[in-house]
Amino acid sequence: MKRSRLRILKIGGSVITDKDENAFEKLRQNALEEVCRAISESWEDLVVVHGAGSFGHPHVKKYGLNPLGASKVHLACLRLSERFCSALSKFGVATLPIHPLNFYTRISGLECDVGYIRRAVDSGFLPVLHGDVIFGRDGIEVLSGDDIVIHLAERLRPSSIGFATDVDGVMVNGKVVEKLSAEDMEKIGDEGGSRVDVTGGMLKKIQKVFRMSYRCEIFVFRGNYNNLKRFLKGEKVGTEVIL
Ligand code: IP8
Repeated sequence: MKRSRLRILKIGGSVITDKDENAFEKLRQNALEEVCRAISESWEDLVVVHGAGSFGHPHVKKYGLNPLGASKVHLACLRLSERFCSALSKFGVATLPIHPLNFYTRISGLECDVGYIRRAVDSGFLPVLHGDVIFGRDGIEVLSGDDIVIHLAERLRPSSIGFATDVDGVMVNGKVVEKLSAEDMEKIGDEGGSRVDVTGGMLKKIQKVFRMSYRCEIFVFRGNYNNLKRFLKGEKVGTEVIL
């Protein structure tokens, strides 16, 4: 099958929100604008997924996932999605917010209408998804933005995937490496996560990436303006994951 020009970009929740232990729905406004400015300069053939940050993880801990709790978690995720998409819109980006609770299920596996995302991109929109709660086989569960990225990559076959995080790349033996292969797995540090995370830090992200059934260029890097520009231009940035 022909490889597309599509890129998938995950903006970690720790890039655009404050995930310190006591932070609750705290946006990093300057960082958000930096991210949105970089995206607005190159958003054709792109799908963006952002994490929940302090608009989701503390809520899962505080409210749980019973219907009322899940509803509160989802509403907080919507608030972050709205802030993110409105900021992108101010920079002239035709964002199309997609909310996983109404779009994804995980009954016998993760499922969504991928054709809808392809149509949105082909029609000149930037689809923006996010970590959320969804219906699973046994009730409501958390869906991480990383899982969305892997699921979409296996179906949309992008040319590259970027994980913008709050660290410079993946640490092996305490140092950020330029290239990371499966053999480095046991030596990976768990930097980049946070104690408030309910979906796991760097190690879990990398484990998911290595389990992906599709090969393309993958980079993990600090989500600042320059790095995002480099990724969106197709340049190497941060740590390249070699599958
Ligand atoms: O921040 C988590 O998504 P992530 C979603 O991408 C919730 O791991 C609701 C905590």
